[in-house]
Amino acid sequence: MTRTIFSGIQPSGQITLGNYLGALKQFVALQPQVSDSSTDQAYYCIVDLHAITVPQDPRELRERILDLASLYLAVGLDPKRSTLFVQSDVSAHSELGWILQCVAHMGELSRMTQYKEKSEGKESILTGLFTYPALMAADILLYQTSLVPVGDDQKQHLELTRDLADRFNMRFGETFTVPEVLTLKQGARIMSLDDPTKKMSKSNPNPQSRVELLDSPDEIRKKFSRAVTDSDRAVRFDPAGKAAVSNLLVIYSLTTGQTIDDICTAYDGKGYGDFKKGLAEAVVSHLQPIQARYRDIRSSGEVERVLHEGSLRAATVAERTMKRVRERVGLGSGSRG
Ligand code: ATP
Ligand code: LTN
Repeated sequence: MTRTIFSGIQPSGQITLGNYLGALKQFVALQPQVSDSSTDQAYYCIVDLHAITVPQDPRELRERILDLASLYLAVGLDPKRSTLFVQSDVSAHSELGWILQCVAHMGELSRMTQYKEKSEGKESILTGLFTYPALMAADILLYQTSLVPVGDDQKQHLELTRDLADRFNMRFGETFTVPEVLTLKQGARIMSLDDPTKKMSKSNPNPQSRVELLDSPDEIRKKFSRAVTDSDRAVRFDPAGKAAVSNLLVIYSLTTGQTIDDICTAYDGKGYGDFKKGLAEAVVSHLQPIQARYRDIRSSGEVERVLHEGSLRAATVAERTMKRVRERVGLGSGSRG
């Protein structure tokens, strides 16, 4: 069966170990094989229209888009196997986003926990932050996506996407594939280093709460050495009772490929100091080749070319869906052909 994979990351800050372990690493693993028989498609998007739901500095935003695209390539996304592009380069996203705002209800959007968290305590909230899930649904549905790899925090948005697709299909006739969500058993929710009850996030005001993919080895060592732990000294996996250490164990396991049991055995009786040092070295050596590739790619001018080609490919597919959508909804004069 042919699979179409779609996912996106916001250029809203520096990519964290959470984004990498929960999302990017999966993107790489899911890329279709380059073979004549494979008809699978993968689209990986830089969702800049989502990033402006909170204020952004225009010059920084443009830089971050190119930074993120370079990182996509540096972690192993291959433009021959996946379509890499920037959301706002394909205007169909905004168009379908609007139409789906006219399918979504205020009530269901108000229940989104990401909206509640991001708007909490804010004096002024942009309308786009509220309607954001309709744009996310548009991103996914434009490509007739069957599978969406994301971290845990996006599951609710995926449920809404499925509801909107079903509702549209019922009201206007079969138009969209209803997508499935794909989350990892382990790594779908990497927690903050300063507070294991909060997810690691690139827009957290405290930089000590996260490891960024481009942090220097010394920064990584410092951040892990300051990471909160639990009251006893045992390196044991117990997410309910020892949330902080369990989070570090998940990071250790995902960056080395060692099982959590093997890591616990290796640090048996050794305490947190040695464990955090070992973890920092594991992360440093995992990230070093990615950082080296990133530096080469970012300065090569290759990214702009990849993104241009990606946007042309994406726009062709998106336009096919849009034509059907306009027809079904009864939009336009019909003169576009
Ligand atoms: P922001 O803080 O700006 O909301 P973010 O760090 O939450 O950003 P996104 O761009 O919203 O990152 O997410 C990109 C992808 O990374 C999504 O699939 C998301 O689910 C995943 N992701 C984000 N944070 C984590 C985390 N801590 N653990 C696992 N996956 C994560
Ligand atoms: N909402 C997501 C980013 C995002 C996305 C998407 C993820 C926008 N559009 C489509 C998967 C598919 C987030 O905040 N992480």
